[in-house]
Amino acid sequence: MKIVLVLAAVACAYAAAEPAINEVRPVSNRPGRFLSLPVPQKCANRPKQFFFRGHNYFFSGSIPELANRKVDWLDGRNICREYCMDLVTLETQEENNMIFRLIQQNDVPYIWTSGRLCDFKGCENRPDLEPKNVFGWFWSSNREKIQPTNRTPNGWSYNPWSQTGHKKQRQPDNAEFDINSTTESCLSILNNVYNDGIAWHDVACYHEKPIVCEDSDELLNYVASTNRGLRL
Ligand SMILES: [Ca+2]
Ligand SMILES: [Ca+2]
Repeated sequence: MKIVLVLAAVACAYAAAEPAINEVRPVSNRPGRFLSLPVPQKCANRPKQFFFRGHNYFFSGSIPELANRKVDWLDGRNICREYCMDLVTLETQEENNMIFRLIQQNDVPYIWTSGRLCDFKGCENRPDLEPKNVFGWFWSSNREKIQPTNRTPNGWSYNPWSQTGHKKQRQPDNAEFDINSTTESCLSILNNVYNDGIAWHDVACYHEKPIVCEDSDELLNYVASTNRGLRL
């Protein structure tokens, strides 16, 4: 199932650098941020660290030029997008297990995924997205809906959302909103931050984290069709 939405509406991340929940609401000092376009030469030379079901992936920590970068959610998307990729989407348990293993084996504290809460312009008057914390999540890379957050997804044997967090409640809990009025609109995988193993959490999008990029069919097809002969 696809949700129609405005791509530019993701320009709502904030700039700050604090891995923990902040006491003070972060100030947006980069207004009017937009999605980056793919760069054909970067797409052709994109890092192909591992391959699964037709898609290449890489973890930023394994790529020398990105190894020390931690970025907010939108910058994460844009780094991926220049390579004709996007932040990772986890539609199946098999793919999710692969990324959980990557996090475990590399002892990564957290990463961004392309999961996003549909809480911006274009998401209003959508009864199918209510309540938002259960039905309002989607993968921004391909705009596919994420299954309801309060139950084990169809085809899975576990619920990837953590059963605990800052408020000792199951995720998504929008915990930072109570602290500094910032909505937790982006989907991060945290590695045992709340003594809960590796699990999905809703997190405010301004936090800076390493990323996992996955091939974007949409961007690869676009670059292929506009650059005849380019090997992708
Ligand atoms: Ca995927
Ligand atoms: Ca949370």
